[in-house]
Amino acid sequence: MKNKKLGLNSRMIHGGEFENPLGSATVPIYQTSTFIFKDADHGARCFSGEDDGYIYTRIGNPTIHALETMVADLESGSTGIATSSGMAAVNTLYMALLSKGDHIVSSAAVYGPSRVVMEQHWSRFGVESTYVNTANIDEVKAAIRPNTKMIYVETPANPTMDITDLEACAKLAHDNGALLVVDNTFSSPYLQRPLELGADAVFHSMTKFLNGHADIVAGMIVTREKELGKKLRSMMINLGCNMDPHQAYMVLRGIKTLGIRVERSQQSAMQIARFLEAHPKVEWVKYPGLESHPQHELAKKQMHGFGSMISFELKGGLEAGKVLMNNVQVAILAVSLGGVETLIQHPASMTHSKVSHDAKLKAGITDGLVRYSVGIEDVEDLLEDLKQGLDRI
Ligand code: LCS
Repeated sequence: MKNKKLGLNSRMIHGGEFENPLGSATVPIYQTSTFIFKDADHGARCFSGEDDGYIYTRIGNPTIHALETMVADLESGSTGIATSSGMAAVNTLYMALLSKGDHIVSSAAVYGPSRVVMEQHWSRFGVESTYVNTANIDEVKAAIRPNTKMIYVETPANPTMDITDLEACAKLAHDNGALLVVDNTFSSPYLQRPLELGADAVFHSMTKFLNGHADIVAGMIVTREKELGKKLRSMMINLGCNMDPHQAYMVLRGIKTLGIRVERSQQSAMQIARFLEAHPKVEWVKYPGLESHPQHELAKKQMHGFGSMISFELKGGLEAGKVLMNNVQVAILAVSLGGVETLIQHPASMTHSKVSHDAKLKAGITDGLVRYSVGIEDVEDLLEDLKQGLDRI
């Protein structure tokens, strides 16, 4: 790729492949559903693959292609496949890579619907699943069966912030004829690049850090190998969970500031995590940058920064957490994460409410756990906001 030698920040500004006959400084929005063939033979050649001309936006579109090549490059992968949402990426992966009788070993702590759709829906088609604490590699090893085709890891995990050793999981997957799929939403390629650690496919809810402005929903899969990319693209096209060109433009625009947004928010997150850890009303805090995080050393090795997601529990449990959530004035009480605005939410009753109570507890998603996504506001305002909220308990 032409920008491969540039640093990550430069590639986020100048990356993304697109034909540019008019010299546009940014990637134009090709807001079209279909593309005109030069003649009937050209149309036939586009369909047969002899000509790589555009056909129809569900199959491919120049604005979307620019975003796919951009994120594939940032993730050190070969192929990017844009999807309508993060969940569309999850289901494209499940449908393309798992068949009746196959088995998946997954992190127990994952975004609620990623687990619910497997346990309640893919199970109807004969896909078997085991959910374990992937932060403990022995649990992953013990869960592998002869029919295991995929190890699925979210690290840091939503919302427990557990960190899984990706190199160890990749080795385990490959030794057992399975693929390693990683949900990299919490880190973004700025902080973690699982394909460099041996993963086969990585995906994002780009609704979060990559877009970064809480104004669209989008997803992206990136593969290490082209062949796997072809298989996943074909499934995405057949499922019809493609991205829209306008969505692609919005994410391209968001990515330009990914580096400075992540740097700023993780700097604030470190201060906030330390403030919470020292506060007498706080029972525990999980933030990968704290020495008290059980996988702090692994986070230092595997990630290029600790990110801006924090989970914590107050001494008064859920009731105390509710008082805090109802009284913050700068942070917004809302789900989602990874945007410029600070968000606070309660996973047990919100993002993970459809996961069974028992499964939640086993995964470490306690009733009192509060999740906090640090934005780019002045950190003094965020600290003051938390302080006054905690004072009300
Ligand atoms: N993976 C992770 C780690 C997520 O956090 C989410 C959404 C998804 C996948 C699904 O992506 P979507 O389809 O929403 O683009 N996480 C959310 C959350 O924690 N709060 O609201 C949505």
